[in-house]
Amino acid sequence: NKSLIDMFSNYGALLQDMYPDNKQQRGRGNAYVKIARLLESTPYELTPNNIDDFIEKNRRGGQGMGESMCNKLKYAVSFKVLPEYEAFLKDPSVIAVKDMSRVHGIGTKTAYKFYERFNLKSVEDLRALLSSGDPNNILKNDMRISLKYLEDLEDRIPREEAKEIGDFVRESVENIVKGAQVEVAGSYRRGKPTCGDVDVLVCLKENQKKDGVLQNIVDDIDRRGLISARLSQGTFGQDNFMGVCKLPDGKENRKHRRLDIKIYEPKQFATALLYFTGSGRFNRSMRTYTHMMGWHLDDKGLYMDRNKSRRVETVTEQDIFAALGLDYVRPQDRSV
Ligand code: DCP
Ligand code: MG
Ligand code: MN
Repeated sequence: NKSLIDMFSNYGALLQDMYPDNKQQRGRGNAYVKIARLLESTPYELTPNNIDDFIEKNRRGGQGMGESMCNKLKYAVSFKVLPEYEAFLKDPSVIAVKDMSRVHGIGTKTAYKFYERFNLKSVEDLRALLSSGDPNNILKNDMRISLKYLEDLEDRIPREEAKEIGDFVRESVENIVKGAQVEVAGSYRRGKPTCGDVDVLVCLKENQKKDGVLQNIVDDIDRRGLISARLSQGTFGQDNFMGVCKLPDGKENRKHRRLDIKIYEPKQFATALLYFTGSGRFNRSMRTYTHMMGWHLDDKGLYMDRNKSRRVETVTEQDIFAALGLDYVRPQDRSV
């Protein structure tokens, strides 16, 4: 039900994010997202023939399946469109939001704020603002960087180049923490022909200290000419680098690429690798499943309880699937 899921979740998220302070709109957004989640956990394809049964079955649960939502779902199953969403996408505010949120660091919420408060309508407007010196400091550092490299960053990375970037990082890691393991995770590891960014995972060896190591790795690849810009540190703080890079080998047509590097201790590596291999949706279903068992799974470990006190030691991804009683799923089969 992928196209249905995409329509409902994209529309829902857009409503939620554009109007975070408007209770009614946010509530509408929630309703669409709820339907999307329900569709995600539906293991068969919805068709005009089975949609009535589906609605009947799920309405008993109550929430989110009001009459008008049911009609929209039925319509979407029959005609493969959500007309309200299509119309919404043509609204000037939504067009502005869509364009400006191409910039890393400008999410839907921020873009809508820019539109409402500063009458900014496009990437072009943002660039004009930047070249006028942005006197009110509207644009944060990451936004400026992303604006500067936007066209490059929107281009997909051929997997061969993602591998080269990974190898480049591996060389520095080898200089700084000998024997540490380096894996390119994300869409690359799932075998995709092109990637949105390069997700590099570094796993230290037993007894190697993590303090300052990532900093040293980044400084080294920077010294060797890979780094174009450093974005502010993400949610993983000291253990996560986010930046822009370009291979300095002078080959023609090299472009600026998004690079993420994360560092983990040996006992966390299996769960970290699983997490950063994704896909996001695959992770979500793994997490839902573990939660149903009363367990907890995140990038740092697997636990037999939700307060993370009974840790399950895992060395490989296979160990995680086995501990959960699941068949192993190969990375290339995780792009669901
Ligand atoms: N991830 C997640 N939830 C998020 C963000 C990330 O589970 N909100 C995990 C799953 C992703 C992985 O981290 O697969 C890497 O994140 P990316 O955003 O780099 O996504 P991908 O590498 O899968 O795709 P892309 O080719 O767009 O980079
Ligand atoms: Mg990625
Ligand atoms: Mn990434």
